[in-house]
Amino acid sequence: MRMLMLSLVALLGLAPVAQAADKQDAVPASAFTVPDLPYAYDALNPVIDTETMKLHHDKHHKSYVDNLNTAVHEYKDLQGKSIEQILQVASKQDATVRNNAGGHYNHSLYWTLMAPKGKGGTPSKELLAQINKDFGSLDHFKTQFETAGTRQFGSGWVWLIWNGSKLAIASTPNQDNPLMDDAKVKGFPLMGNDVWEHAYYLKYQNKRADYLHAWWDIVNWNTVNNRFATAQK
Ligand code: MN3
Repeated sequence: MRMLMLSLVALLGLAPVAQAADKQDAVPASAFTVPDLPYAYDALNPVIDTETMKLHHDKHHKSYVDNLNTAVHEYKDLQGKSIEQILQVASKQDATVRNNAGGHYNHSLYWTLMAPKGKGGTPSKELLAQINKDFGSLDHFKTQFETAGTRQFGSGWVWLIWNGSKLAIASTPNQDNPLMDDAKVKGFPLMGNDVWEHAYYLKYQNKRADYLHAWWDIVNWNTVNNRFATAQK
């Protein structure tokens, strides 16, 4: 019976039409994907627990990517654009595109900004010199970064950015970031910490400041150094 149906489909010339329809509805080739974690789920213990990493990467980040792909599929003008290009026109997008594009960029960066304790290196000579110049010392910078993260009301991110001539700390609400064309403080993000409760609540509950303070133990300075070097070019 199945063979007969297939023959009929072929005879009637339906197969190519069906294929074309499938192709149109499929996720486009340029679809965004969740990058693999560059370490195991449990690699950041005890600063970030295994369950938080699994939920955060596999569920939260995935949902930003899925929602972004659905939106891009719908909005033809966004197709073929890189995530950075979409962020550059964030002010012209609806909330779905804005939040999910920001969510995808921010999380893709966040995973690379962390490493198992003892594996993340230290600030490069160049970055440290700039931190000393703009914040007085590495300790002063860390304190100001933690304070900005603690003060961000509700969900958001805290950033270290390079604005072309100096370093600055900024915080953004929701999934906004300093690359968005309408960001209050614009610049190239060297480092960003996620202060949404989903990033820390299982272990730290309401103590966001404790999470921000503990986070330094797993910062991947090698990534930050590379981003700083790239931003200088
Ligand atoms: Mn998050």
